[in-house]
Amino acid sequence: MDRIAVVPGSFDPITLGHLDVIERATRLYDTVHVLVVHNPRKSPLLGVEERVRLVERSLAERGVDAGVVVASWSEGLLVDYVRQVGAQVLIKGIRSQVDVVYETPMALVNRDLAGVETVFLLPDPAHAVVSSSLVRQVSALGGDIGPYVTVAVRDALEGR
Ligand code: COD
Repeated sequence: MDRIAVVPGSFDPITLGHLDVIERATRLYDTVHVLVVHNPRKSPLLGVEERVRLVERSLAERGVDAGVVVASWSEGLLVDYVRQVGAQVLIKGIRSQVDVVYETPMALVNRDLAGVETVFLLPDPAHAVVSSSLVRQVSALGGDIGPYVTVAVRDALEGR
């Protein structure tokens, strides 16, 4: 049986922290779906199509696109997508205790709803402080986001 995982996120935009978690996931699973999810509680900077494009370009830039599928999801439960593609697990990155507190209830509900387990991966500490919101803030204030994102993302945000 193929081991299939889904790595969901807002990816607004994708950062080196996200990419570190995705790369670790590709070493553990045969196929990894990177799913750009519309989160109704957030007002995104980038549209879903732009986020998907930047995920694809960033994966190619880092050479981690083998066995990776990029898709988007804006209708229904996350676990509906997981079941639709025959995946066994969701993967979330944990930067700190704050992420554990935020992710644990969702993981338990997803297990109740559909029997889908969540696997938590720890990033390289070098990337653990990076977040999409930090990148958006530094970019909006004219700072250099180069240390936190791929060239594709830096160019896209600088061009706005
Ligand atoms: N290092 C490691 N991990 C990181 C880093 C980093 N530097 N930055 C972010 N991450 C992790 C986050 O902890 C998260 O696990 C993931 O990457 C995505 O992060 P974001 O910020 O892009 O996305 P979020 O936090 O807005 O999550 C969006 C989701 C849609 C994935 C989330 O809201 C979710 O799981 N929703 C569930 C929807 C649902 O079905 N609800 C009903 C049942 S719970």
